[in-house]
Amino acid sequence: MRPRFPLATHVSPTDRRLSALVRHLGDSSASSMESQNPNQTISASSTAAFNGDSVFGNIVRAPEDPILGVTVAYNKDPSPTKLNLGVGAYRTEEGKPLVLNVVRRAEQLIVNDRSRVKEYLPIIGLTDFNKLSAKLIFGTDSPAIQENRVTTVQCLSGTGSLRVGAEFLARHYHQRLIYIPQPTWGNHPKIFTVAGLSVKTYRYYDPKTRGLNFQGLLEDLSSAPSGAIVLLHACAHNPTGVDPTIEQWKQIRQLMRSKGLLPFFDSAYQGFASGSLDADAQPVRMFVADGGECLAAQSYAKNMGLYGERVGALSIVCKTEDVASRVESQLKLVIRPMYSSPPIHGASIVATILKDKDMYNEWTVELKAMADRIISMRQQLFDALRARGTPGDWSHIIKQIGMFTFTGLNTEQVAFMTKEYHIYMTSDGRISMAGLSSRTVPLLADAIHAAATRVV
Ligand code: PGU
Repeated sequence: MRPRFPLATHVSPTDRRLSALVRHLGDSSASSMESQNPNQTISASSTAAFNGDSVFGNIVRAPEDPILGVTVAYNKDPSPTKLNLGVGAYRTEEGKPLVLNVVRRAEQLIVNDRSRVKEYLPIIGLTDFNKLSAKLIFGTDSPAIQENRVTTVQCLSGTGSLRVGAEFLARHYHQRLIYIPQPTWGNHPKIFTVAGLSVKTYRYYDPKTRGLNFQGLLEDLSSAPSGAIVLLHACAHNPTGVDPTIEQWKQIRQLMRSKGLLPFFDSAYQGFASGSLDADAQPVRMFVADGGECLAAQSYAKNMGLYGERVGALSIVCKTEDVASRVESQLKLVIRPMYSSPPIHGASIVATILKDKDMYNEWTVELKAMADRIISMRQQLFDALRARGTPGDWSHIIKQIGMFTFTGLNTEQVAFMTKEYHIYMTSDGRISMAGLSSRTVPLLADAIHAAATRVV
């Protein structure tokens, strides 16, 4: 419903006329409040409120989020066979969310340790967590860490790390233009735009080959203005599941360094692509090894299953220790008015695991098991489609890596699968392989087969 009067923040002639009208109509509450505080501005909206209408009456309903909204729709569906392949969240073979055993162990230790208190953390978070997170992504023997030229701040998962990094760049970096891949995670353009950066895209995915458009990527980065920021998915690109090879990464690095483009890595899936934490961090480490600067946003949502704990880190690799410490001082000024300081629990879990050799090893085994189950789902889905003789080449299902398969199904086919088979996925045809199980593969294969043969 639209308000009867436009919103106003100062007293305009129209406002005066309206408040006079209210008084004339005998709305005593309005006129008495006005007389109690002579400095209070009388706006048309407050007039509307006094009349019983909402001051928010003109607010337009926003659409659901393209990814998280899929779960909202799924939750409303009463079908007993419904399947949610929308959000990138790991499920067991039984279709249940998974809390890693090592996480339960760490939590138990934390709970039993009576010396632990709930004081505020510093603005940049837990010191141990920050140090260990930097080592996890840059490597234990990283020269940049040894030379103290990395600043790491604990943030609210991957999203918060990207947001803080973006805000820092918008305030302090000379070039406010960021290039993001086309396509990319749907929240990227929103995070960067709201922080005050201008967003452009670079070509990334070729729908014809269902692989990397490497030529297009190089061309677009070549024509980017010097100093522009470039968002790179560290591994397991979302939504395409297509990553550059190490050889291609080398060329990307060379080009970016020669043009002075600033790399901003989004590392939301370290360990999920190959099952190895070190192998998945290789592209990031390659950029750090050349002595140049970069940013990296880390998330522990997927690789430690800490989704709702909102634990992540932003690292900025600088040329010198002095620059890094000045950068850190400014990061504090970004964080303080946003949320003051980060939460303690998730970061304590991560630090407990990363600090202890035995727990770290247990984590890598559990992580590898998650990655392997996803890989096995790819094979099972591919085999099931082949067994059904589904038209088309589905080999990209086994070629792509990480949590998602970018199926190539179009919006109509996705809508058909949701309507007829109660299978929920994002409208771009992305499915979360982590949401599948041996039990649900046949249902998905039937649905894809029907969509590919009946909806063209
Ligand atoms: N970066 C990428 C590339 C992601 O895919 C995600 C999560 C994030 C950052 C942020 O994750 P945090 O939970 O903030 O650490 N993408 C998932 C999860 C759902 C969502 O959209 O937030 C997805 O399904 O795409």
